[in-house]
Amino acid sequence: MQKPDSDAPRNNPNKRTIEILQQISDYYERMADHWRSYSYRRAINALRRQTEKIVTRKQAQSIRGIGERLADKIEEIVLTDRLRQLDNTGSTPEDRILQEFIGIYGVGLSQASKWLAQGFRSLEDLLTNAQLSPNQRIGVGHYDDFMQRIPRKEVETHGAIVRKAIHSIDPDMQVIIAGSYRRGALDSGDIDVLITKPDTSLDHIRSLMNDQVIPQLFADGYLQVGLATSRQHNGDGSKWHGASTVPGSTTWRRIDLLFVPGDEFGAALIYFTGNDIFNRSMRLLAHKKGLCLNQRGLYANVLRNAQRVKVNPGRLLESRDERRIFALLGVPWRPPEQRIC
Ligand code: DCP
Ligand code: MG
Ligand code: MN
Repeated sequence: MQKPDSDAPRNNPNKRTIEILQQISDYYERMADHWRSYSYRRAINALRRQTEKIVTRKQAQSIRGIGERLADKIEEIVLTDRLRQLDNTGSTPEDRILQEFIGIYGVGLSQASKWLAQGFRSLEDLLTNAQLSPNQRIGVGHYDDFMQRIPRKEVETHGAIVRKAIHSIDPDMQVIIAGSYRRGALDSGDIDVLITKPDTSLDHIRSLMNDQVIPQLFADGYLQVGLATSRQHNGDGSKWHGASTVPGSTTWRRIDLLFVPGDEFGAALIYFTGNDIFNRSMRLLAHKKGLCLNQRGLYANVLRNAQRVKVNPGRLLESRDERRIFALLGVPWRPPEQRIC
């Protein structure tokens, strides 16, 4: 994911503070503490909008998006040009092992901490001595591959290979590279491909992919492995995760295929273009307007019970057209390149 400060004005009076907050946010991201990382990024965004240098706790606290604890940290950064907290992070051997384990595909903080507590100390150690799930074994075995960023040109090659295989079966299918690539990133963490066709059901697209395209791409030597997804994350089987290599390369790349029924194209495209923080803020905005946005569409009149659990899906307002979803939400159109929060 591109860093939120990549487009920060060079002459922002809070540039130094932003840099240090970014380091802390990155640290929490490496530690898989996405929520903390997110709250730092929110503070960074708030600071970027300030035209004056924020010096005191009180000034900081008066800004929306900056709470009491962050305001304290900002004051400390300005006074000392650093944050004490940073000096103690990531420096112990345990921290470094934890970070290495968190870097394994599909492994979060809880699994990584468990391995550390069980005494595992390296990837080699895990491979030979730990009980790994099939996904984990692939993640460890291809650790170095999956760590590498994928150059934009290579992402395009992957897209072309998938598109060609799909079009040889049905030339009317639409194949779109989404994710960070669609946002214009120069390199990506994985390849995200959205596959759809107008007036076509999910069932139809899914069986075409699972029965014909995916087996063919394995036979061609392009796909290397499929990675199991939890039901929780892929209840309707609309996603396929795996790894692939382009001809002439031995580096495995992570690839995600998203199968989308024709009439959900717009909502799915917003979701799969991201970034994740942008999606979260769009969904929050919808929520504030009494609407509900998800990867299937924008809905009104969604009923929730006291536990805030949906009791009816609501009335569909729009799902086909990306631009109309923005318009109905009252958000000025933002091209993918600008969907970085
Ligand atoms: N997504 C989301 N929430 C998540 C994960 C993903 O909304 N928790 C959406 C937005 C992402 C898109 O799915 O942009 C693709 O997810 P990736 O994890 O592949 O992220 P990106 O493609 O944005 O970045 P990268 O270059 O790291 O793959
Ligand atoms: Mg991606
Ligand atoms: Mn992805």
